Amino acid sequence: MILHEKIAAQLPEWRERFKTLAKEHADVKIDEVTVGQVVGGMRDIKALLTDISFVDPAEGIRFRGMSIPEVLKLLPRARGGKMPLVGGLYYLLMIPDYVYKMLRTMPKDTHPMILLTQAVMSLGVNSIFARRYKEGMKKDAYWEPALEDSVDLTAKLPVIAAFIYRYKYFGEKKKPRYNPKLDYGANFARMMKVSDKKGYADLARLYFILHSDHESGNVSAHATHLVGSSLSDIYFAYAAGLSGLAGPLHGLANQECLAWLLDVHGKFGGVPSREDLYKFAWDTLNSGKVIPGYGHAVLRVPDPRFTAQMEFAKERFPEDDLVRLADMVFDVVPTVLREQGKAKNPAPNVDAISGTLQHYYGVREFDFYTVLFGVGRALGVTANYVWARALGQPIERPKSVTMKMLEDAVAKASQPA
Ligand code: CMX
Repeated sequence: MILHEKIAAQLPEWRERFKTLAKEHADVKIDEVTVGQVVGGMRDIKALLTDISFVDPAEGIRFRGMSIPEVLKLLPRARGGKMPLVGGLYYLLMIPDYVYKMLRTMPKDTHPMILLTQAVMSLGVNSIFARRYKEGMKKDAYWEPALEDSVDLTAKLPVIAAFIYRYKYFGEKKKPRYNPKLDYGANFARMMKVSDKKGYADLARLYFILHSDHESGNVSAHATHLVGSSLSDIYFAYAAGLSGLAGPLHGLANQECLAWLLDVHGKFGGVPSREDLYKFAWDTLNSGKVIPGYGHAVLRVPDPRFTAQMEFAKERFPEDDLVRLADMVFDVVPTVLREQGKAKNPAPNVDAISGTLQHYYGVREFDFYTVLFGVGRALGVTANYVWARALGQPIERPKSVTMKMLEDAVAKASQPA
């Protein structure tokens, strides 16, 4: 397998660098931790290692050093498509029947994220990593079955997601059929039964690439990494990541953002005037709510993932009402947030537009959007999982402090020198 050989070829050098850092430079400080960071969700503490992606506050995500425009330009393309292939999937294993049976026995109103997480957990029965670990495997070899499991899982996800979509919202019990001649995005569009006349396959490619990774500190990536660090297999680890993604402050935000746009659209019977939108945005803030799709914990500029999706929409369906509205929101809301003066970043994030694109193609079952995010996120978290095993990263175990310890530290710091 090409992927396997490529990693094997690079591994000695990466392991050497990791070992040198761990053994020879362990005392070098890269960050100071403040009381604010300890009580404030560990924000900005540099304590995770990943070479797969890095979020520059002033520029946005870079995948292996490449910005979003570079990734979209340089990756190979599907024939007839403008967006790059999601790639990395060299074979597809059969999904065992019991997975579909299990999903079909769930109550009809089960949230699609519960269905997805359950399907992933049930696939873990066949984990090669877990079997090989039980048989006795050297630490150096962990990454190989980790990679096999990861490719297997990633290949199955669009099939499972499409099944959940067609089953939950349209009552179709048949298993979707994957066409090995088509790429990941085209297969997904086909299995979802969304017409590709206007380029849904290309949107799927763009969407999965943009949602794949955002360095390691976000909830889904970190949860996957943390659970994987205990040498749980990728099915357990990614299911933990999905559980984090299901939260409203993380993967659910895209549906809230679309709901806000539809609210505006409904209230004004179409795209409002700039003045009406300005007032509506202030009304949202004055009622104590946030404006979804704006702000970010790390970024301090418009998210390049937002920009890439906005360009996609403007190129293909600039006249769509919601696209025009999202564009006007981009013009008005940063001003409103700046005037309010609270948000550190008044610019749009990835969620400000992603739901609008799905809505255009007719995928309007909002609670399914996090499943789409989950399929894309698998590409990043599984890659991180494989590299963490390949580098022999240890079990994660941060130290906690008591409130009294923090108060003592504050008292000591405020004493005159
Ligand atoms: N609307 C209104 N107020 C906002 C805001 C927004 N879009 N973004 C930030 N603020 C407020 C915060 O609520 C906070 O207020 P308090 O001081 O009253 O608590 C203040 O500005 C400072 O927040 P911050 O440091 O700028 O932002 P955080 O790092 O704490 O939070 C985020 C980041 C994304 C949760 C926040 O900007 C937000 O709630 N945005 C709207 C929801 C959203 O779009 N979420 C999707 C995130 C996408 C992703 O994670 O990739």
